[in-house]
Amino acid sequence: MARILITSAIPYINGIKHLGNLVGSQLPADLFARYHRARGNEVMFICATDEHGTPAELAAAKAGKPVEEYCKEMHAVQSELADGFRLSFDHYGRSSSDRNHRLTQHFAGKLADAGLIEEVSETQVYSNADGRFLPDRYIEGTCPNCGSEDARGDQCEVCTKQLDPTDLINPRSAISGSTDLEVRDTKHLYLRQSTLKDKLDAWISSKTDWPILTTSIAKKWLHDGEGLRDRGITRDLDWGIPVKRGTENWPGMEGKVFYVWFDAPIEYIAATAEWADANGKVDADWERWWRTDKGADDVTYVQFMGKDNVPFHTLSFPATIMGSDEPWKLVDYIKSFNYLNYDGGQFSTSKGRGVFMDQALAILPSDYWRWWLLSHTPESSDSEFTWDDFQACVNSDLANVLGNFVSRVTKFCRSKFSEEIPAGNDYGPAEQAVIDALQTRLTAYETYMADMEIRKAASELRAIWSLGNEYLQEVAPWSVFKTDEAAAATQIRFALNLVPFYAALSEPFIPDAADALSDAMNTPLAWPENVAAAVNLLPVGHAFSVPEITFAKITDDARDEMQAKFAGDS
Ligand code: B3M
Ligand code: ZN
Repeated sequence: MARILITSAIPYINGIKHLGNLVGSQLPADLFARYHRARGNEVMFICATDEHGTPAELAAAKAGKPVEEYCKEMHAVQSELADGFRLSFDHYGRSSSDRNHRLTQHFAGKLADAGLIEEVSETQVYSNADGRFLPDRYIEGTCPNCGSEDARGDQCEVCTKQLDPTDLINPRSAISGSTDLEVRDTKHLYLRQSTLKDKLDAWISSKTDWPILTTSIAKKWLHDGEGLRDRGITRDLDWGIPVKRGTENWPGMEGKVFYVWFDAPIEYIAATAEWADANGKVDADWERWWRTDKGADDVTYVQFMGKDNVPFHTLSFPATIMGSDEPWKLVDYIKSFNYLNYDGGQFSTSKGRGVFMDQALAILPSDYWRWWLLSHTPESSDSEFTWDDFQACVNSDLANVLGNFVSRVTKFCRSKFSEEIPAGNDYGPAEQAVIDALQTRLTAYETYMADMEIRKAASELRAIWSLGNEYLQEVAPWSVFKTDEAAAATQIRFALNLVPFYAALSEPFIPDAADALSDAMNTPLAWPENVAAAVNLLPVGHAFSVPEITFAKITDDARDEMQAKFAGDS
């Protein structure tokens, strides 16, 4: 039995995620976790909400709530949506947890001990009225380029020019509106990741099996332009993890917090500790996943994320781990994704363009979305959601192929025989041919699933479903029944045995339908040893029931209505 540690990029706390976010990390990670559990491997599947940084503070302010309260509420909302999509996290943590505070401060202390942290003096805008330093995007004013009065200290959204706060004309605090601002000296901590460049380079170069998308981004950051730069890991925000050196105060760092991208990946580890706390486990139970000196050397660790998150996971977070000089587990494989676009454009959170997780679940069950999204995962290039394609995919794959097959064989058996597996004869050449074809496809499917070739796995599964329909079409038990009941019974026994086989194989993609099918067939979900064994799983006389309609078709009217509804404000 293998041990697989799986983490999905942790979604920002501010607001509900759209389907593009979902398919870019959490959903494929869930597919992989479910597959490995089904194969009998020991899995630890971790996700969390990413609760720090300016976006969290700004969203809370907009909602008129203290940031702590806002984060708590939004965590509950995101957690419920994750359940709705059947994301099977072992733990859905929070980067604001006490565990993450302690662990982040611990790593900072170790990095400082190793001489990898530098204190850098800088000048920064201080607001007297607010009594705090202002991060760039908390300063607003008139754009020197286009004259817009609402430019931010980091960028003008109107003309997109990148700005420094001192470029702004008539600058004011975005918090209070005060213009009583001054430039003061302050200190920040920098992680000297440039000193780890060779080590990181060697490590990335050793990952010859990683997707090109992952390694090319890492190499670009290592070698392009100025190469790997040292990175500020502290910020002037109220909300976040206070800067400490281990458990000690850090002189000069009062009132500062760690940068969100410093603590967010550490939350992968901290969330596993949170899992232990929540389940009455001890430290050794989570450390065996993360500490190579405590059992994690036989763990395979896989991360899932969108391509924009790759630099932080190939360089910054490994720099934290390596630099700590402690035996923490480094990632073994990074599966990264391109973007999913929406109906001729991009998903847009600010414009409400596209389908968001809560809206999706209000329209259709999660299996429909899971199947479309996973079978269209943006692996080798960006992909696009269109309503036409969604409708065609659901109606053909789920309703016409899988749903129809199950419905035909169970209903036919009930009406001509009973709700028990009928006897008939031994299987003959027609069945053997299907067994052989299915075995080839099953082997391919298992390989694609293990290799995280998600689209290829989905096509293989679709082809496996189709083989059942083709078999029925070919042997036509409804005609055979008129002249040879025993032969028809054999065919139906064979086809009925494909239902639990399909249920088990489909479970990672469409878990609810898989449960419904295995319930109807009155047998637990179990990954087949091989096809020959699977088609003899249900013995003659085994009782089953006709499942409820598993998949309803999407009508043209419903499709048009949804397309209009989610087009966004502009
Ligand atoms: N929250 C960005 C994102 O959601 C960021 C990922 C953190 S992973 C440690 O895309
Ligand atoms: Zn401008």
